[in-house]
Amino acid sequence: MRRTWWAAIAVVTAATVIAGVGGLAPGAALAEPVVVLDMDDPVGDDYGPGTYVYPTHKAFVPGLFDLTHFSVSHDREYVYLDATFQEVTNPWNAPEGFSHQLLNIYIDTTRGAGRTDTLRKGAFVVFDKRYAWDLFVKALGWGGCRAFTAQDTAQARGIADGLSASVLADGKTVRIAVPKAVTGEPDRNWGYYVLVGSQDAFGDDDFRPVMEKPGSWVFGGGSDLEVNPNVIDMLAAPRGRASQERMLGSYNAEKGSPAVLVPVFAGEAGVQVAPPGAILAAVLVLGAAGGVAWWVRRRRPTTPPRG
Ligand SMILES: [Ca+2]
Ligand SMILES: [Ca+2]
Repeated sequence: MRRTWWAAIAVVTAATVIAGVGGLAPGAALAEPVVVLDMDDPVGDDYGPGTYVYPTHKAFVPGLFDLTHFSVSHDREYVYLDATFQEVTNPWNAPEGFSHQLLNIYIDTTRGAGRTDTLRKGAFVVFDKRYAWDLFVKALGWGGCRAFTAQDTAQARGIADGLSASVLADGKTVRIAVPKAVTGEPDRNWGYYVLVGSQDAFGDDDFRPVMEKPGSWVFGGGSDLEVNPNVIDMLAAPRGRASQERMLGSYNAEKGSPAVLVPVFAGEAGVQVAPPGAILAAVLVLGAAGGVAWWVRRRRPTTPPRG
């Protein structure tokens, strides 16, 4: 019996070592992009603070502005910001492969620096002063992909060199590639504000406005004052103080104060940041420890009773 258990422990230990090497080897990380953030967003929350409805024109098919997943990865040259939507269509033939989505990704890369207002008027939100943004990546069809820094003015043209937006093979994911020369090396502590709007060439900062009543080309469920966010979906925890509904609903129309947002971090909201190999290794180590404990406990009753 004892021999069987030693054999079992040896097998588990060997498997642990193999899994650990496979999952954690630094060389393995270089060939494929390394994921630093990977998070689902609730399905069906393309309603801003909970009240917004789509424009009535038939081009606005359901799900266009419903972010379902967001990930950040990087290889040697680029940082990839991947936003998956329930629906992506291209009725007006944008060269990037999507006609509707407007992505505004504000990133807090450096704690204690940055700014809390948006670069331009349009989204109608502000950012928590603890997590002021340093880098802003904007993506939309027809060559609108740009990166800005917190030092830029509203008139800045931004950095377009090397930036691109495209739709991945799944047909639902918009990938924004940003050169590392622009972003710097991604850090586990970066905070992300991922805001989804509807591209409107006539809107403030390309945002289609959300009014009180929906129309052919405007969203409804907001207010006719320029105070409610023009953000239809955003990456956020499904519930709690930092939920999308609480944050986007934190504006005050009477006072004219905008909604205040907090970012999402890699370590939050059940985000899986460890590679699968490391998780398997952890499970096997726990299994091995359990086996040893069981074996030790089994040995105890064999001590002769005191006479
Ligand atoms: Ca969503
Ligand atoms: Ca959301």
